[in-house]
Amino acid sequence: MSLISLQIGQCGNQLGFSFFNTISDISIQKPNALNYNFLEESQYRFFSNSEKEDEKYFARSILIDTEPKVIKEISTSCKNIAWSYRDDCHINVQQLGSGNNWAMGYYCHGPELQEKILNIIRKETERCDHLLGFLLYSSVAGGTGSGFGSYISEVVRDNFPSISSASITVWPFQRGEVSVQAYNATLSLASLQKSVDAVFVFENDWLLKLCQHKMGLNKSSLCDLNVVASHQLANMFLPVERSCGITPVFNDLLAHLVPHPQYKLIGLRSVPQEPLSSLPFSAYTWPGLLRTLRRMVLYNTVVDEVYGQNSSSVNISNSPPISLANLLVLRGRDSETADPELLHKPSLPYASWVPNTSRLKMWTHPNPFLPYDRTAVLANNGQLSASCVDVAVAKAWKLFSYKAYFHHYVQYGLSEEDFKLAVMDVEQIIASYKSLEI
Ligand SMILES: Nc1nc2c(ncn2[C@@H]2O[C@H](COP(=O)(O)OP(=O)(O)OP(=O)(O)O)[C@@H](O)[C@H]2O)c(=O)[nH]1
Ligand SMILES: [Mg+2]
Repeated sequence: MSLISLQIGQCGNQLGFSFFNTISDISIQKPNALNYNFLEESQYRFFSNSEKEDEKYFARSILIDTEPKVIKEISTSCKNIAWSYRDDCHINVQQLGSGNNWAMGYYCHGPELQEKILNIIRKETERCDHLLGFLLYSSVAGGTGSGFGSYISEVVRDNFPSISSASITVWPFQRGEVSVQAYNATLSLASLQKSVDAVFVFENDWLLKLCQHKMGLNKSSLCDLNVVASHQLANMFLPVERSCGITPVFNDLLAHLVPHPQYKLIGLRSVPQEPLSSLPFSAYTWPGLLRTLRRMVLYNTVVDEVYGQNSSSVNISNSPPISLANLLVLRGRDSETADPELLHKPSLPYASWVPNTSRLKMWTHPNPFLPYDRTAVLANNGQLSASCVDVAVAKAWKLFSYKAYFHHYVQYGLSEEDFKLAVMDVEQIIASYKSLEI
């Protein structure tokens, strides 16, 4: 039961590399698994073995970029580690990238490379006995991850309609370095909403805050941000134990988190958040961790600054965001004994049309995550993740009202009509989230 990753553009490649390093740490490098099945299952989900006897593991992943630098650096880094990417899983176009232009990635590189990509994906699917789904990593601010990534997500949906897919989407810093990032983000989201089953949104601003808080790093690099995001992702996507007679897999995760196709935006939150150096002095309990997560949802934050307070003493000034679905994944000692209802006490607001039984699921595994004794990660589909999208589409519309930079997009084939349709689609997503009622 395997997942195939597609790493697209600079950010997608760097984040994907960090993700596979995390999985390798857990399943290949320093296995501290309590049970052998967990190790084997984790490896098999994300890596395939070499057909030769050289013992190297190969990531089930395809590297895609329209400039050579990043993939070259990643290939070099792989020389000294226990795993690598297959030589036939690279699409490394020797050009200058897509110039932060969604339209260039979508209309030029997309059609030009479609057949090549499809062949590589098909070959990789043949290496899986049972393909669970696709994970597409990219940022939505540049041109390759956003435009080419959108195109690839549509190609994957058209050619593998029965296989689930999720996008791991890095949302740019609000004060971003790319002046047209609002255009690119809006166009990307309009496409992803139609072509993938869920969009896991990682806001760079939040990742930075987490780095500073969690790792005590005043100056964080993009690499640090990627480590935080990949820990959350690995925690979510690694195998869990059987619950209610089934072993939940990727499809079950998406089916629970996305109860209606109009609502696909998922945000992750995780605890504990501490520098590794503090761990020997920390003693976390499941009730403490769950109450902290609950407060993070209510306060609309990803940082556990409120750890240790009694939940009933929390004073929520603004009305808390409304959720559609929450999925808790707990790893570590006694995780199966944790009471998920602590996330609901006192009540967490849910959209009225979601039945009680479909609101919260808890999956567990006794194997600890990295050096942490107990970890909890919460995937939330709700109003939390929609706010960054709201800001981006408003900015995009403002830019468009001045026709600022828009000729760069027209040049590659984007019409005003298509852009307006994309804006309408994204505004509809936001309106749907805003209109949720408890
Ligand atoms: N979290 C994170 N963000 C990144 C990383 N690399 C770039 N970004 C962000 O991604 C956005 C730029 O997108 P890139 O991925 O560099 O662009 P691209 O997809 O390669 O597209 P082009 O270079 O325009 O062809 C900016 O918002 C950066 O802050 C990374 O490794 N991690
Ligand atoms: Mg690039």
